[in-house]
Amino acid sequence: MPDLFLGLDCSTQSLTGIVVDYEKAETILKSTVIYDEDISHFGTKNGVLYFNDPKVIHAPPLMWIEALEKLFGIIKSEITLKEIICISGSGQQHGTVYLNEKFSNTLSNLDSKRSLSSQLDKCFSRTTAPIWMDSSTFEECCEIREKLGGAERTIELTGSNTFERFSGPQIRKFFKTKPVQYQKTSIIHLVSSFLASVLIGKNAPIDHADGAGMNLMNIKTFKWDDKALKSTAPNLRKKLPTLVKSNTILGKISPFFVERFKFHKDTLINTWSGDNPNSLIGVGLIKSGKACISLGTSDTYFSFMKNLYLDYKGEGHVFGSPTGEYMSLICFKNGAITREMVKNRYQLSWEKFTDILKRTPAGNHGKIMLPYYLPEIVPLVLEPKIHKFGFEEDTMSSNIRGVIEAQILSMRLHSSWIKENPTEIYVTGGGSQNRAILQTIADVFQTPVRQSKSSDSAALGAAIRAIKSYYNYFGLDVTWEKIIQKFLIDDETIVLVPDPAKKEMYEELLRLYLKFEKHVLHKSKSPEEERIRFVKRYF
Ligand code: XUL
Repeated sequence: MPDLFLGLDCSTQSLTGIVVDYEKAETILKSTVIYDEDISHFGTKNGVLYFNDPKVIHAPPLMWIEALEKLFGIIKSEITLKEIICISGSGQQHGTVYLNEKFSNTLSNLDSKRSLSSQLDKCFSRTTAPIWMDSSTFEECCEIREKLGGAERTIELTGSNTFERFSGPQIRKFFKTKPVQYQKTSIIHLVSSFLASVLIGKNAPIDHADGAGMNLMNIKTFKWDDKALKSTAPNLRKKLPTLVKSNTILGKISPFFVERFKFHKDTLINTWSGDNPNSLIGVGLIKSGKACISLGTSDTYFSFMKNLYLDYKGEGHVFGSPTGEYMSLICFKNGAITREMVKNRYQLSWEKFTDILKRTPAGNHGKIMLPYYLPEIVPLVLEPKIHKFGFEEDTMSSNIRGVIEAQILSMRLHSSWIKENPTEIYVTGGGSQNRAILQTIADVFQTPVRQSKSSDSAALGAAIRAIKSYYNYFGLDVTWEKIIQKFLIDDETIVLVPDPAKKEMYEELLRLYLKFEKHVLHKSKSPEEERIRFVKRYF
């Protein structure tokens, strides 16, 4: 029998499963359930629910459960589920699921003749879960930060400043606005630990990597921090799962799945983790010097960190890495949506957009754009606006290069606190198919860029974690390097080399861009004269 491993990824818009054969080093199956299309009765748009207040964004946790059942049904029709020996998973980070006293008992007594969702629907003390896109907790962020002794102290303690989308502020808002429901909540899970709980039939712990996205865990000891818990909501320790290392094997799959989907009764479940820590593994970032840019709905810049470096400017985050070390992460909200806004303004195809980007000179004739089409997380921008400098001739090509260069310059500027400089950058996500964008990243960072092979890095990362945890659990010395070499062979990927001739110009442009950012956001003196000198010098 082959050794098959399943990696699941419950992301914002879909649930994906990847089955890999370890010996053959092959992905043998990939299936996805798209919430809006395949289980549309939940009424989500791009996987989320909107409310009157645009800052409030939730998702129905029962939808993830139904997606899980649907996905298992699909996979079962294609392979023998008995051959899967270990499962791990990935969940969108930060989202919180609120469960009542019935949850634990219902999980341990599931009837395999009935669907999961019909049995779990009475187990929620809050029917919807605030997710990472929710930005309605500004007040709670301020309150928690103040109780913790200010931003610096908060960062030092939890690895991040308080952020609107983080779990702690979400929990505090629930406690403040719905105190009775909060009191009736027996346990609060992350998306990752919630789904792991369903798979093992009892409350699962949260791993150190995902736990770091809550403003509740001490980033140095990897334990819940008393002061952070008390600053967030009363009796919170009792309502949270325990914290464990990401490689913990939680136990065997619940009998429900054995009877209903014919999994093997000895199938092991590995702790789930957040999507970013899983992606870190899924693109093979297990050493210092490797960073990844994910160009998706939002853009993220993340890298492996051997040592703990904190961003005292409060823009970046430190999470645990599934390897036991750390990872950095910076999240930029103005990602694909903002690129698309420019593309759509000129009714272009992506091919045409790329073509124009390629033909417009690096440095954009000194035209500088700060494209905050949406409120931005990094740098913090609450009132969205697109700022342009030197755009007297507002041409299509200058807008295209303007938006792309701005996004990349901003990534380089706001990732400079990470002291372990990248010697190689992997690029994933939808935007990674665009070579002209990849070349601009290589030139701005003056670092070789690799187009990542896998578009499902979180699900693949989960499968790789399942492999590692499983063999190590049985005492076999299977290393990260060994597994990653099998599944992520670099030789075939495309590498874009930086153009050294652009180094000096981009260094200069970075300094200028930072000054414009300060000018726009902090009302500092306009650097317009410097910009004119820059134009004269380089164009
Ligand atoms: C990271 C973040 C998002 C979510 C959803 O901090 O908010 O990347 O994890 O993907």
